Amino acid sequence: RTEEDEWYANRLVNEALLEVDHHGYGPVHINVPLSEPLFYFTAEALPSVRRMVRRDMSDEGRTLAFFLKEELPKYRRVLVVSGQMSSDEAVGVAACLSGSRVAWLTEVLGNCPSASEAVRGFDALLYAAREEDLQALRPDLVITVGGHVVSKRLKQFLRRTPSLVHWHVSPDGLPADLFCALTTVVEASPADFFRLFFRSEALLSGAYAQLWHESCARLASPETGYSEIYAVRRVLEALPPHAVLHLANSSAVRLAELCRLPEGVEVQCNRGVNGIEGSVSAAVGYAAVSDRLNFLLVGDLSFFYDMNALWNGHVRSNLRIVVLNNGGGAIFHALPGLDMAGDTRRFVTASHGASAAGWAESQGFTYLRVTDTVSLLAALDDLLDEAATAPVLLEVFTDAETDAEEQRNYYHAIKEEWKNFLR
Ligand SMILES: Cc1ncc(C[n+]2csc(CCOP(=O)(O)OP(=O)(O)O)c2C)c(N)n1
Repeated sequence: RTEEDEWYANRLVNEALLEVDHHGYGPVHINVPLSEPLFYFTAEALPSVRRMVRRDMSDEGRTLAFFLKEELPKYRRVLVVSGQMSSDEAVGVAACLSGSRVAWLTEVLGNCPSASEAVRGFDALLYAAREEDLQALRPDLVITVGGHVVSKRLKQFLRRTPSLVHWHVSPDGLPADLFCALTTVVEASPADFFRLFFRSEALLSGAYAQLWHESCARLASPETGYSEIYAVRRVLEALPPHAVLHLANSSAVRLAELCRLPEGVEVQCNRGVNGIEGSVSAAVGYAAVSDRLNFLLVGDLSFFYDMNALWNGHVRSNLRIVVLNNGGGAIFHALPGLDMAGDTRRFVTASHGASAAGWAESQGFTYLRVTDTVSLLAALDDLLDEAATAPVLLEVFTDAETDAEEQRNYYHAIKEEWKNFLR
């Protein structure tokens, strides 16, 4: 029995109990697997376990307001994390949090309308900072709104924060125990919740929010040589502000997090169980009914998986696809301890020598081939051309080993920056 088993059992039981009276009453069923012998009851006492409760706005928010008034004075270091959400939802959240003393973290998928208000780039900070630096950043209460959070480092950081309390605010009232610390699910829109939150005279420490802002601001984005990370930054930082950016799983969405996107760019991504399938179809479909320029950033396997999506009558010239072709599923190079010698590379990364050129051209795309910094910079004009009469596919060829090395260099430089800051 591991700690993770216990967490999972606790989560399942909490989910079941929360469902008993969720919009009506009904029975729930919990399966408890037992192994033989079945009749020795040796535990002297049952352990204390974490219980999740749900609050809602059913009495015009009076119970929730009371709860906040009672609870919030217990916390000084309150961290709000807004996960994946649409631009419209993000505007609502930003209207609540702008100018407040709350530390507010978000990622590119959070579609934050004004990048300066929220803390961005925290994943790099969590990588670079030493354990003792992280102490001051640990919250005592974390509040999540919205959907998926990409940063694995944030999840680990919060999971390792002792005595953390987590509240999740969502209109559907369903729990999401992301940091293994969820105690309260608030069934409300973020706007309703924050309206009551800021009425409750919480004793927030403004210095805590400032520490997050200042620490992240110390870490500029270091330059790298030609590689996947280089190409992603050049393309994304040059996007027009009215663009829609579709991110495929999995390096595409992770590398995008390292970029400063122009304000106004709307970000779409099929997160959840993070499948590499369907990313081309989703972008093609979205662009077909969009009056904006739509860019898709996609890895080679994800592209070839779904290349059939280009074969339909609705592809328009507002679609721009950037295929990051490093000859296989390169994200696996980043897995520590995976030895890529021998057949492992072939079987794990599905290495190949295919190109999108023939297929893209046969479907009427303008095809651009990029193999170095010079050809990349030259191709950007065509990729970004608003007046283009055909859809564009830009294929960036890189070498997976170099990509992995440049990413290591990038993170090494970030760590050095942090050390210099401490000196
Ligand atoms: C449908 C599906 N199959 C398999 C996986 C496992 N998987 C995760 S990342 C990945 C490789 C993706 O390769 P690519 O699209 O070239 O992107 P890269 O990682 O190289 O950036 C695979 C196969 C998945 N996430 N979804």
